[in-house]
Amino acid sequence: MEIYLSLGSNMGDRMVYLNEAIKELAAADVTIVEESSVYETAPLGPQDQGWYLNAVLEVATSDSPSDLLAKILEIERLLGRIRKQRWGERCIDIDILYYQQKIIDSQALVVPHPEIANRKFVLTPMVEIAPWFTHPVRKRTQTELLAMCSDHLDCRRTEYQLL
Ligand code: A4P
Ligand code: MG
Repeated sequence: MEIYLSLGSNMGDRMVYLNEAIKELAAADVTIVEESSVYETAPLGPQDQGWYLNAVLEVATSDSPSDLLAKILEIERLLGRIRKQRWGERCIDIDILYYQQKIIDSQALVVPHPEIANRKFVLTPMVEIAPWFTHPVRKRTQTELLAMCSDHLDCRRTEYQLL
């Protein structure tokens, strides 16, 4: 269906957060069509934070982009509540990378996600599951975007398995 989400976690039991996010998406009728490998990635931005686990998903849903975002924010809130009691802040980030060829630029939602082309931790797993998928604004495939990407932070494939 060509709707792609990214998952990221860098605190607590990172695999548990990625898998809980997947469970909650499925429970919210967002069907997981395909999963990338899980990558362990050096933090982009402030360096006083741990390495991330990152992955991308293709999902199928009848939700509009804004309905899908509402579900994602609710899942982040739900997992965040668990997180706050146990490990502190921000253990899961779920972003809408692409929603087919739609281009959305509202206050609440920007699709394609504006940072995709600058992030190897997004492009590397995207190339795994959808190398041919064309960025609707840049008109380049994921493979082309990765080849052009100037991010040289570490992005290592792991043997961790998503649910
Ligand atoms: N929003 C707008 N567009 C979108 C979209 N396409 N998908 C809005 C999801 N949300 C979108 O989100 C704040 C608001 O963004 C949402 O309410 C929604 O209305 P947030 O997740 O709280 O914050 P943010 O703006 O995404 O800031 P954040 O999370 O600090 O930025 P990033 O860009 O997500 O970066 N390094 C590695 N190696 N791996 C990572 O995954 N992630 C980050 C976070 C930094 N460094 C990283 C990684
Ligand atoms: Mg986010």
